[in-house]
Amino acid sequence: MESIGVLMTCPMNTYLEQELDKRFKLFRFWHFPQEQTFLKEHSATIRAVVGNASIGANANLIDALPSLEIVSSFSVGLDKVDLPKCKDKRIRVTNTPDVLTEDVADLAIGLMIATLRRLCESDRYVRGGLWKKKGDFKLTSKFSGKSVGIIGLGRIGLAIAKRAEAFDCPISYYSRSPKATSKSYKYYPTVVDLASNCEILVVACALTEETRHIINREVIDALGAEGVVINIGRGPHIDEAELVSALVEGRLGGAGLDVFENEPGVPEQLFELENVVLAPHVGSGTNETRKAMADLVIGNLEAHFLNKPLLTPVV
Ligand code: 8YV
Repeated sequence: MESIGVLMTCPMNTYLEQELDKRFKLFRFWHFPQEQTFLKEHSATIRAVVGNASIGANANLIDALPSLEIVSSFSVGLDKVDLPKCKDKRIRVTNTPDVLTEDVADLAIGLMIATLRRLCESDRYVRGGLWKKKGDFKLTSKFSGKSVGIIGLGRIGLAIAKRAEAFDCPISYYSRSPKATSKSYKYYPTVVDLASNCEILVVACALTEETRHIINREVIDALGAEGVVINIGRGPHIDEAELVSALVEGRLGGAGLDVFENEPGVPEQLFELENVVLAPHVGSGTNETRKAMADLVIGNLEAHFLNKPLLTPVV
């Protein structure tokens, strides 16, 4: 397989790079600032693309690679891959489901507790010497027992629900249709209904044209001034300008955010707010999980080029 050209779109994981290097002819796209020159020279030899949540395979890249057979994404989310085009051109697509579910769900719960209990602010309080200077830290808001509304009850949504249940949180959810697996969870047919009936609203669905800005001003208003938004999905799930103004104006109680509309750009107004906890898109970012994701990416490529069934096919 050493002669098979594999194009990695951006740096994502050192172990994955090393393992791909051992097995294939790996091209690191970011090493070639003159993209067009690179493509002219090498496009015919590239049979696989490895992308991630930042840079996947858009229509332009797919069209520029006439020998492309498979896109093996180092992510569960495939919003950066042009799936209809891949289908049309019979290009296979794989992702990394399951192996990252626990980490992402853990982070969602972590963001809920950190936001309500002001963990980051209290850490700054101690480090800044304010405990000694000003005395006890202010009182915060309880997490256990708060009602949690989940947008998207797929693998990650369910894992968040299971964890939140252990904190005695009543669970409700929105998805396109009610799920048979979730009898004890209350279903709401609209996101506004869900937001009106929960205290913590979590985004855990895939990003599609239908779910872009699924959290808008109406949803934020329905959640209300005590409500908290948690986003471990994708930045564009939330109308970020509306979120920022609601937080600045006190129309929303808080937010725990792992993802943003223009990563790595984060609206600077959020930096001033103590009721907001910010993370740099690290939902799956543990050593264990990133290695498992890398192994899946490689496993899918090997299966494809050995004419075996793909491990986690999407297209
Ligand atoms: C990654 C992700 O952060 O799986 C996803 O959809 O967003 C992530 O796990 C990313 O692809 C790592 O490079």
